[in-house]
Parts: sequence; C-alpha cells; structure tokens
Amino acid sequence: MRTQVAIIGAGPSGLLLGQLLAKHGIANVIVERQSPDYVLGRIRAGVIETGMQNMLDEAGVGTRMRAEGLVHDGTLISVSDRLHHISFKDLTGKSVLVYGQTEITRDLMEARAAKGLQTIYDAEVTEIANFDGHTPVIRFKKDGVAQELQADFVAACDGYHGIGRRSVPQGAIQEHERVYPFGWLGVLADVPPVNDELIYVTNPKGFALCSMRSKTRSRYYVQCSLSDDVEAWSDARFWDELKSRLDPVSREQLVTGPSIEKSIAPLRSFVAEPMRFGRLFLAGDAAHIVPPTGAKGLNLAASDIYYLSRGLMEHYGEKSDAALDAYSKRALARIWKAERFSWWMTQMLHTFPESSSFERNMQRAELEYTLSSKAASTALAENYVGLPY
Ligand code: FAS
Ligand code: PHB
Repeated sequence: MRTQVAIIGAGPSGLLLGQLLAKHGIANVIVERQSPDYVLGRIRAGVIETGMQNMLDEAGVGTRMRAEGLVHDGTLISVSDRLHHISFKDLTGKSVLVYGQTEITRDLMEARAAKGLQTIYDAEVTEIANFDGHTPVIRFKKDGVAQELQADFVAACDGYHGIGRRSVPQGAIQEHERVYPFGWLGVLADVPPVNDELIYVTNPKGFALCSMRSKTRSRYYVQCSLSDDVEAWSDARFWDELKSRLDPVSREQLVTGPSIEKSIAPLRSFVAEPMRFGRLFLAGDAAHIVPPTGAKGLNLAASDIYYLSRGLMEHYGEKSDAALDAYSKRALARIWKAERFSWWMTQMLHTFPESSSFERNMQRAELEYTLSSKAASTALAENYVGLPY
C-alpha cells in the first residue's frame, strides 16, 4: 500500500489532519489500533477554543458543533464558599464553546467515511521505518496479517502511549515532565448541570470541577489520591464528596443521578522536543500532555494540526518546505504557553498534600490577586479562551 501521508491514530488529531489534507487533495490513510466504538467510548475534553472551532469549520464538521455546542462567555471560581465570575467576554471579547470531544470525534469519523477516505481500525502500528529518508513506511497487523504502508510523510497522532515518540532515537528527543501528586475522578451523568457556567472549585478537601456536555448531561470531577481505586467510589460517595466541596448555593442546586461513566485520570505536564524527525512528525498528545485544569489538551492538538496541515499543503502545493521546516518551532512556542497556563491553574486551585505553610500562603495570595485584579483576571481569561495560532 502507498499514500502521500500516513497518519497513525484516529483520535481528534489524526482525524482532523486527515480531513484538512483530503480537502486539499492530499491522499492520506489513517491506521488506528482500536475500534471506532472504543475510540468514541473515551470520555475526555469538553471546552473548545475559537481556534479549534474555526479548524472544525474548515474541515467541514462545524455544523452540529455550532448547533448543539453551548457558548460560554465566562466561568466561575468557587473559593471559601463564594462564587467569583470571570467574564471572558468583558475581558477579552471572546467566548468558548462547550461541546464534548466524543461528539467532535464522531463528527470527524462520519465526515471521513462520507468522503470514502481509508481508515484501518483494529490495526496497531508496530514499526515506523525509513523516516530519515524519502520513503518512510509504517508496519501494522490487520486480522493477523502483517501489512505495510509506504508514504511521503508519517504523522504520529498516536497519543501519549503511541509508537511515534518511541520510534525516535533516544539522543534525538528531549522530554520534559512534571507528574502531579493527585488525579481527577470524573463522572458523566444524565442530570442537568448545577450552573449555566463551569465552576472551578478550590477547597482544602481538594479541587472539584462542575462541567457539562449539554443542558441534560453533566460532567463532574473531584481531585483524588493517585492510590484511589475507581471501584471504591460508589455514586453516592462521589456525590457526597462533590457536595462537601461546593459552595452552599451550588450544593443545594446540585442534581445527582446514576453515573454513565466513571474514571480516574492521572495529571501530568509533558513536552517532547523537537516534534519533527525527518519525514516523521509528532502531533497532539503524542508530543505533549497538560493537566486538564486549563482545558487545553484537545485545543493544543488542534493548533499542532493547523501548523502541520499548512506545512504539508505548502509542500504539495507551492513545492516549498519552509512551513514544514518551521513546524516544530511554531508548535512548541504555543505549546509551552499552554503548558504554563495549565500548570499555573493546577498549582493555584489544587490541594497539594506535601505543601508547606509558605506554599499554601503563596497559593492563596495568587488566587486572591487573580480574582481582585482586572489585569490578572484578563490574563487568565485570554489564556482560557485560547492564545492566537
Ligand atoms: P488521542 O490519545 O486522543 O488519540 C490517539 C489515538 O492513537 C488513539 O485512538 C489510540 O488508540 C491511537 N494509537 C495509539 N498508538 C497506536 C498505534 N501504535 N497504532 C495505531 N493507533 C495507535 N483535554 C482537554 O482539553 N480537557 C479535558 O478535560 C481532558 N480530559 C482528558 C482525560 C483523559 C483520561 C485523557 C487521557 C485526556 C484528556 N484530555 C483532555 C486530553 C485529550 O482530550 C487529548 O488532548 C486528546 O485526546 C488529544 O487527541 P490526540 O492527539 O488525537 O490523542
Ligand atoms: C470537561 O468538561 O471535561 C472539562 C472542562 C474544563 C476543564 C477540564 C475538563 O478544564
């Protein structure tokens, strides 16, 4: 088999890249190790920046997002039983859209199938070779049969645990990481959201987040210990813990119900540099991870794909490799700013078991300054709605 761009991974990064390339007549094949249902079963992001909204429009999959997505002009931060409002609209003139990653993935999958573009599911890529030459090849097994796909370029959109980063010679890649001493226990439930806006809760018992997927489906998180087992968290225990961290009004308004999904995610900050190795490119979670406190993970994948798709379009269109050569530097410039914001939000809002009294006072001062200063609130808002591409 042969194509122009071989894409590893049918998550948001791979699917979005495939759509944009196909729109510009660039042939591509996606190889995905899981089934479509498995990919759709992963409950992840919920907040979509303007930049990503525009990318989905460009890829021809923005209609349902615009019809069903919820426009959020601000967010709430709950401190010592008080709710503070940060107005993105007043401070930056922008807003965000709340629309689940699952729905984005579904829209991209359906659009890809409608165009008759090839996606090989249930096929794990086991080797990426010759990417330092002109004819890289990926090798995978499908129904027990070993196969290979030759291409001009390989885009490893294969997430944090993918093979892309692992295929690069050790000395050629530098990794930067911070692992946080806690995780997030997330619950999805078909109950109305506790508020029209998201609520980021800081509480000595631990962080919590009240989010949503629609007016009838909510997404909640509580900070939990890394040693926690999701099986030890009954629905009743989860709702009690969430209530204990909420302000009195939200506690009163909270509608509880049976969970339809419950999982624990560890939190880490991670960046791999550079993101290009000859004709192999890393994009999305394959190259970086952020703690979800800043709602940046999925949105960073979109800006990587913006830079990479322009580079490939220029290669095949104007016969220039300038944008491909600049890919890693351009993507990393935006990635590090999002890493900083996500780390800052996590440091400011979570309870760190081992922190000293001085560190706890720094945390409190950071939060009080952020909520009392227009300049500081504007800085939070402009990072949250998304820095320019
Ligand atoms: P993905 O991991 O989504 O997709 C990679 C794909 O590659 C997968 O389908 C995988 O099966 C496939 N793959 C891997 N190895 C392969 C191989 N060898 N061969 C073939 N295929 C292979 N972001 C937010 O903004 N907000 C959130 O609240 C949030 N919550 C999250 C919760 C969890 C538990 C996780 C893990 C992430 C969360 N994220 C969140 C981040 C998440 O949304 C990612 O940023 C987003 O999925 C990135 O998309 P991709 O880069 O496509 O990677
Ligand atoms: C979500 O809705 O899953 C969500 C929203 C905002 C975040 C993290 C997760 O910061």
